[in-house]
Amino acid sequence: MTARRRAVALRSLLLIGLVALLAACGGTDIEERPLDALSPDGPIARAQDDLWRLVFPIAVVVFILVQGLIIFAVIRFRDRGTGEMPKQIEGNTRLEILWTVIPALILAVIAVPTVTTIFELDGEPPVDERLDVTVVGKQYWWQFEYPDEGFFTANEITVPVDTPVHLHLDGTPEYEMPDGSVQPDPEQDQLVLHSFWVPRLAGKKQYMPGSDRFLTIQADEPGRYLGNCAEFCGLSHANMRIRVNAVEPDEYEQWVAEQSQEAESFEGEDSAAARGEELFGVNCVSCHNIDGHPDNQGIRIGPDLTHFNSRPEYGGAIFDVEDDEQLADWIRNSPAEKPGSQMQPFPDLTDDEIDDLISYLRTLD
Ligand code: HEC
Ligand SMILES: [Cu+2]
Repeated sequence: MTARRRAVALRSLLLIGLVALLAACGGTDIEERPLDALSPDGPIARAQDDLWRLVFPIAVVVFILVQGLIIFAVIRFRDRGTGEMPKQIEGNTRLEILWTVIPALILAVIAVPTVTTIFELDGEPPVDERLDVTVVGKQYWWQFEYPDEGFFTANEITVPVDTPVHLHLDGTPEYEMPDGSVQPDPEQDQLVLHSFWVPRLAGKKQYMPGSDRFLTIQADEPGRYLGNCAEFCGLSHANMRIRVNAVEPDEYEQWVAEQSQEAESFEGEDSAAARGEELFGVNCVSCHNIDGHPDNQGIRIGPDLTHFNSRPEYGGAIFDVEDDEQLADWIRNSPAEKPGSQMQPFPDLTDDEIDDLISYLRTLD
């Protein structure tokens, strides 16, 4: 390496370090907790992890014992070229009893805590102590509804710490229209299998079209718990992420109050946001709900955007919400940004119109 090359390499290294440092500083104050099935951060995940901690060492001992005996037998009793038949032990009653009873005992020991935990986790937390959230797995994003509070979010839920969150994985979704009538979700017959997985809070649970399934998650401490769809569901299976923001109860109440508010309307004003709002009424209300938009139709084929700008990520939580350029690309041609996206491209919108739409989306806090 020449001195110059070395200087360049050193400079790049310093730059990488600086960028990493800045990235670490730039994050929100809520701690991000990446996917990790071995670090339970709540009572449900811990109950499941305790089982694993019991079963895994037993499995390791059995594995080493069995493999050890096989290696021992292969070496000790190998064919030494004498042509002699080794001693046969077929039908040895003592051995047969031994290798039936030992595994049966091991399984019995494992079965007791396993079955107890299964029943424990199957129980529903009491209605007045839990938070209910209805989950619908779409292609390829998660719709979350807070039925008691009456609002929707996408890919991301905020929950209070130390509170059981009772998730209803709803395979026959329907929702209330602005006129009060209840309609089946227009996408009901296109639903496919998914699996809800936020490993630090609970094990996986299948989302099954046509049936109801339930899963409780609970977090001990504030944090942003990451998750993902864990059942191959199509083109953007890997772009179907989940975020669970666990916050202190007062912060949760404040969040609920904010999410319950309608979006501001700019009707009649002469501004970019007003033009964006109008464009939204022409192009987007056929799929997106925005409470407070003058032309809102209450349709939720795509994510509810009433508080779009309050979520740090969008599109299955893979894109940074603050990136204007990325958002423009998304509106122009979302399937080109996220394979299999069910949002139609808008090749006829001009750059100015897209800027106006983004100005409007930015007001949706
Ligand atoms: C045919 C229905 C449809 C129309 C029309 C439509 N969208 Fe979408 N939109 C979707 C779907 C479905 C998604 C979710 C895509 C995904 O994440 O895979 C989406 C996602 C989005 C998102 C990301 C939301 C999030 O939180 O992930 C934004 C922003 C958005 N659309 C804006 C618009 C705008 C602006 C228009 C009008 C120019 C529009 N959409 C028109 C169906 C539609
Ligand atoms: Cu999926």
